[in-house]
Amino acid sequence: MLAKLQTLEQNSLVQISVLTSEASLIDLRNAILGKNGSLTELLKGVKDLSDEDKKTIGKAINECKIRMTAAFEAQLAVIKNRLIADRLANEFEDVTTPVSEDTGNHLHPITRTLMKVEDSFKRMGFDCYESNEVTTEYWNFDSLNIPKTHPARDMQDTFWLEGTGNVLATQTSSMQNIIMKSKGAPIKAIISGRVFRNEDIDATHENTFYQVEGMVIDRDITLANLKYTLRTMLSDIFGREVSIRMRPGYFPFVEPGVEVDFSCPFCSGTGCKICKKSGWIEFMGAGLIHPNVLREWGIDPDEYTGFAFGFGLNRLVMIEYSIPDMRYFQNPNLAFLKQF
Ligand code: FA5
Repeated sequence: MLAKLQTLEQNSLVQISVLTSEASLIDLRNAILGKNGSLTELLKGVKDLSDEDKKTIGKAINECKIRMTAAFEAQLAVIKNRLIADRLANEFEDVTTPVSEDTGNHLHPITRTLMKVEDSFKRMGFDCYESNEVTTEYWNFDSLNIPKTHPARDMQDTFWLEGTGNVLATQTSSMQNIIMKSKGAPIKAIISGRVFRNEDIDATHENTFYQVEGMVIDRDITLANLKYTLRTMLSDIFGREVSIRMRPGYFPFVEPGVEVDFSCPFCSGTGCKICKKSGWIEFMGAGLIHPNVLREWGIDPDEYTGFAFGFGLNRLVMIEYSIPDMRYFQNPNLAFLKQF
C-alpha cells in the first residue's frame, strides 16, 4: 500500500505542476482528494489493515494528503498570479482618454454653487471647512455672546436634543469659536453646512437649509474688507460686476452689525421680477466680530479685528437658477433635479 501511495503522490504532483487552469486543477483535486478520490479510497482501505499497519500507513496517507493539499494551493496561486500578469501585459487602458461628457450623473445645484463659492474664496486665500450639524448650546449661542437669557435666542427657533445640552446647529456661526480656538489669529475661513430651525415652511423658508459662513481675523480689518470680499465672490458667481449695499442689522456677535444686499445681476439694478423691482437683492447678515467673541478664545481685540458674515446658500442658488420655491431642494423630484 505504501508503494501505491508513493506512486500516486509522484504522479499527482507531476500532474498538478503542469495544469494551467483553475477549473482543471479543481477537477484533479476532486479526483484525488474528493469523496471518491484515489487518495480517499486508499484511506478507506486502512480500516482493513492490521493495527500495526493502520498506524504507519494511516499516518503516511494523512501526511501525503497534507503535502498534496499544499501542492494544490501552491499551483492555484501560480495560476492566479499568471492570470494577473497576463492581464497586466495584455490589457491596456488609456487613462488619458477623456471621460464621456454625458455620464447621466450630475451634481445637485446646491453642491454646484457651493463649489463655485468655495473656489472663489480659495482664490482669495481662504481655507474651507464644513460645519458640525450637531453642536452644543455653548458653541451655538453662549460663545457668540448670546447667553441663556438673551432675547436673541428667540430669533432662531432651535431643535434641542433632549437631555444632552446639544442642539442641531441653527447657524454656521456656531463654528466661529471652534475655528478661533483651534487656529488662533490670523484667520481666513469659509465654513459651509446644513443648519436647522423649527420654521414654518414656505417658498422662501425651510427647516433644513445650507449656510455659508465667512470669517477673517487679522490686523486692521474693516467693513471695507468685508465689502470687497463679498463683491469679488458675488461677481465671480454671476460672471458680472455686482455692487454691495449695507444697512444696519443686529446680531449679538458682531458690532457693528449689517444686513448686506447686492445689486441685481439680472437687471443691473434697473428693477426686475427677481429683485422685486427694487434693483437690490437682500442677501445676508454680517459685521465686525464683537470684541467679546474675540476675547472668548484669547484673541486681543486691541490687536486684532475681524469680520464675519453668513448667508443662505439655498437663497443664492434660487437667485442663480431662478428657482421659485425653496422646497424643491429637499424634494427628490427627478423632473426638477434633471434640469441641472
Ligand atoms: C444668521 O444665521 C447669522 N448667523 C448670520 C451672520 C453671520 C451674521 C456672521 C453676522 C455675522 P440669519 O438668521 O439672518 O443670520 O440667517 C442668515 C441667512 O440664512 C439669511 O439671510 C437667509 O438667507 C438664510 N436663512 C435664514 N433662515 C432661513 C430659513 N428658514 N430657510 C432658508 N434660509 C434661511
